[in-house]
Amino acid sequence: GRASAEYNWVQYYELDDTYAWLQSLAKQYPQIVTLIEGGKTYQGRSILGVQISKSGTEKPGIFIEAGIHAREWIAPAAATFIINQLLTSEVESIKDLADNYNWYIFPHANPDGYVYTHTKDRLWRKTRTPYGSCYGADPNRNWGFHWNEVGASNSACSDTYAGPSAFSEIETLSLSNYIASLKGKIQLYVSFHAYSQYLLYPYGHTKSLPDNVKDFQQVFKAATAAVSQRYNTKYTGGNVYDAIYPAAGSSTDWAYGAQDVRMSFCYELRPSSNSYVTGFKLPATQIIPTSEELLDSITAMVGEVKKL
Ligand code: ING
Ligand code: ZN
Repeated sequence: GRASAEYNWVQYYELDDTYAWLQSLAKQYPQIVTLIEGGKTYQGRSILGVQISKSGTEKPGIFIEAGIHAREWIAPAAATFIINQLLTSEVESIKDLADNYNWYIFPHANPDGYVYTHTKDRLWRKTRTPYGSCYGADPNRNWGFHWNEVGASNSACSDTYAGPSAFSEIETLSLSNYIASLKGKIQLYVSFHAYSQYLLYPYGHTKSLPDNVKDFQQVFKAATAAVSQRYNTKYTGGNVYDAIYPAAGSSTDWAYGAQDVRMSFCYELRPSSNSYVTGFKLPATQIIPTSEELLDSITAMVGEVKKL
């Protein structure tokens, strides 16, 4: 692995490099950074994350899950960018985020899949659990809330295979157990995906809107306004079912519907769907601007949630 001083946001990293960097942060900031393990993968890897707690652990928690889809490389890169900003930024609004919240950040929710995108198939999406002659369930169709009701496949060869049962994947099972163990501590759950430049909120399994949809709309408005401030990047979106497509069994829905988090969002990061850039292969030169505008948006999101 690379030394932490060399770690940057002008290239995409392999899993081991990012894990070594997370470990170096825990050594460098022992009072602030704690390594957390969201469980194991089918192939025995660790789902490694960091808890960033600058002022005790009583502050409200914000949970960031990235990389659940292996090929969406910008998602883990943006998550590590945010980790670094929370630890090093001199910008007042970012220092406030670090000072006033507990952060739980998992850059790689699907490590086996991510490794596979580096070694065998750049466009792999799912886990790597063997199912007959095919591999993997879609870890964003595998969570135990209205599991497999709509927008998922029963075919193990499909990219949206729901899995044989809810939480059949050790990745979603163990990460969900970790999240459940934080009961009462998480106020906001945010999942990073790519691509299309959408901001999404529940639900994916039904057209029905969450009880506090007014709150979601208010926060959505602030967060999508903020994302365009720096580089004029446009995000659209809304509730998953209407804004993109029906999709049951996502982490976004489970966190909101089955846990006690107040709000749950999913960012579909750059590029836009009609970009000249090939969807999942966002050039590394765009990691920094994508992440900067994302952090602008999350800052606004957190500020708006605070007003509710
Ligand atoms: N899109 C997401 C997917 O899992 C999504 C969209 C987000 C569905 C949140 C449900 C909930 O299909 C990508 N690109 O993965
Ligand atoms: Zn995705």
